[in-house]
Amino acid sequence: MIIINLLGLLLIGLIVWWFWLYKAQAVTADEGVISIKVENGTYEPSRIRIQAGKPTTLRFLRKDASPCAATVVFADFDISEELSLNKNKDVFLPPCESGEYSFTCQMQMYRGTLIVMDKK
Ligand SMILES: [Cu+2]
Repeated sequence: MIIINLLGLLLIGLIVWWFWLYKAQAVTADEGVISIKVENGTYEPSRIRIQAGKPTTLRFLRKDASPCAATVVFADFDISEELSLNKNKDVFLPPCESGEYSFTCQMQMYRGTLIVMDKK
């Protein structure tokens, strides 16, 4: 009985971690270039932290053959880029103000978040 309860708790813990805590991980641009893989319906990493007021390059590598993966849209920046399969594609972001911006596929099913932060 205790074992089953423990397993249940573990499972709940895992679910909590997956949905709430896992999201907290974000990748920071060190050299001003971030590589993002488009695979299995996701952007990996999907949360990207960049510095305000600095241009950033996002290097997309599309591994996903789905037509959904073919276009990446940064609506806030008026940027829409085609990604070809298994090829790096650099997307240049202009220096921007702090805030959260999303990037998506054309139908907004694939989603990623840009977190732009002021320098401390
Ligand atoms: Cu889509």
